[in-house]
Amino acid sequence: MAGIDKAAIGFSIAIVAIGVAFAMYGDAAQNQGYVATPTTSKPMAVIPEEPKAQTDPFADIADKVKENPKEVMKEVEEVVEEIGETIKEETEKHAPGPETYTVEMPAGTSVPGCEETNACYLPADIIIFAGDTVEWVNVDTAAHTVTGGSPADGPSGVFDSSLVMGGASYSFTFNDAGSYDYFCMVHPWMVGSVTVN
Ligand SMILES: [Cu+2]
Repeated sequence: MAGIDKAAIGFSIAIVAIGVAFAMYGDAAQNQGYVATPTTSKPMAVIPEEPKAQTDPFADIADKVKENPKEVMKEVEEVVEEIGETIKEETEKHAPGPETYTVEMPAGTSVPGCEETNACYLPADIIIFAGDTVEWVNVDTAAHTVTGGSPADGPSGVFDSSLVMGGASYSFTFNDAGSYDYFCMVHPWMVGSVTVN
């Protein structure tokens, strides 16, 4: 996709710019004596030694750029390519368009107990993308609801299945990103959430 390629190129430029900035900063710092290890014994100039400087992953990037800029460029390009591929794969994975995810209302949830294992809806917490649909299937014999909100705060008004009989189902399409808690009006120990990215 052209958008991805542009993004990858932009990202590549950004990473190279960061590398160059580090290289330049490294030079400037050395020229001006702003090195982490004090070079004089003046008490006022003593900078405490910190392990931080050694664990910084960018600590030696300036040296690497100076020693072998082509090698560093190659490494950067490889990383950028990998990132680009990953973005492309993830995008294409979702490219077919909106998807429908199934959540079950399991048998036996009309009596408390399922809340102990967060299993009153299965799965109780799901993550989807905006535009996707969740279909709740009631495989129980008792009727349940899928009501946006929480037992403590009550219905949010965003979605509400009203009673879903045993064997029936209810679907809702989430068009807006956000975090949506829901519960069963009949059995308030039944709670779940949908996170929409
Ligand atoms: Cu219920």
